[in-house]
Amino acid sequence: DERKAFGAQINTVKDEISAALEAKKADLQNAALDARLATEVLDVSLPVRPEAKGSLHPISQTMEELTAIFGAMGFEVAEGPDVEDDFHNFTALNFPADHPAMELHDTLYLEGGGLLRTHTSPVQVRTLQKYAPPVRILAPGNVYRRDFFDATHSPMFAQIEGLAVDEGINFADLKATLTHFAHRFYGATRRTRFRPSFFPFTEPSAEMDVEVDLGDGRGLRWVEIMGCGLVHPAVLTEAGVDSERYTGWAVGMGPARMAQSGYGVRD
Ligand code: 2U9
Repeated sequence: DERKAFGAQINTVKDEISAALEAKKADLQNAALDARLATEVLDVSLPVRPEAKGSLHPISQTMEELTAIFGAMGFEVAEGPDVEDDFHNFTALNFPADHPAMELHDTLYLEGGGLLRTHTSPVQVRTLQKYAPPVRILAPGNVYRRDFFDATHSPMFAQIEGLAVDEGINFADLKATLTHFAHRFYGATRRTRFRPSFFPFTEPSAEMDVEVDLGDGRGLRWVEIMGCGLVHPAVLTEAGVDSERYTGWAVGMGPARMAQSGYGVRD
């Protein structure tokens, strides 16, 4: 009987010790957790590491911006072949047969009679041959000249030309459209000016300058941005357009130069 009573007592003590051990264990675990929480700070609001992504070439960006600005004014993009013929690249554009641009040392001729277009103007000739006015197009693309690569020359470079042909188009349309374009591309407060020039395919012809800051610390100065003019009647006639009824203006731009002046790329 004594032994039975003693056993029950032992069990009570055993339970008390187990409970005390559990309580102590929980206390130690909580203390350890508190200590970890106090030292291990995880800030989930930190920004992620920047990923190195690619971006468009400045010339492609310029081309996209140009087509967007002219596109908003109703100009559509037109394309044509890089390999051209004499007629579309020179003859239709009023180049006299002995023009220096046609010399072997200026133009890349292919075996079999073709040549690499020296400007995107043949695209406009092809468009005028195919569609009746009103025509408002933008012709972006690569052009080729027999030049060696140096700081200011390249055998292949991008060009973008614009053309508007309709009844009653005059020099005021050209000035207004190109000035609006310059204000969109360079800034609404930029001054523009037109200087007389010469191209076989336009008459009268002009160069447009824009007062821009090239980011070289010299402030605003006049930079030649594009050539332009009223389409020569002989060019309209050659493309099958009635030059008594229709007139037009054209513009030619070099995206490399525009990327430099527009995005502050140093020489
Ligand atoms: C047609 C009629 C007229 C396109 C034009 C220019 C003036 C011009 C240069 C600018 C920079 C070439 O890349 S560049 O060196 N171009 O100044 N281009 S008017 O005139 C046309 C085109 C097509 C049927």
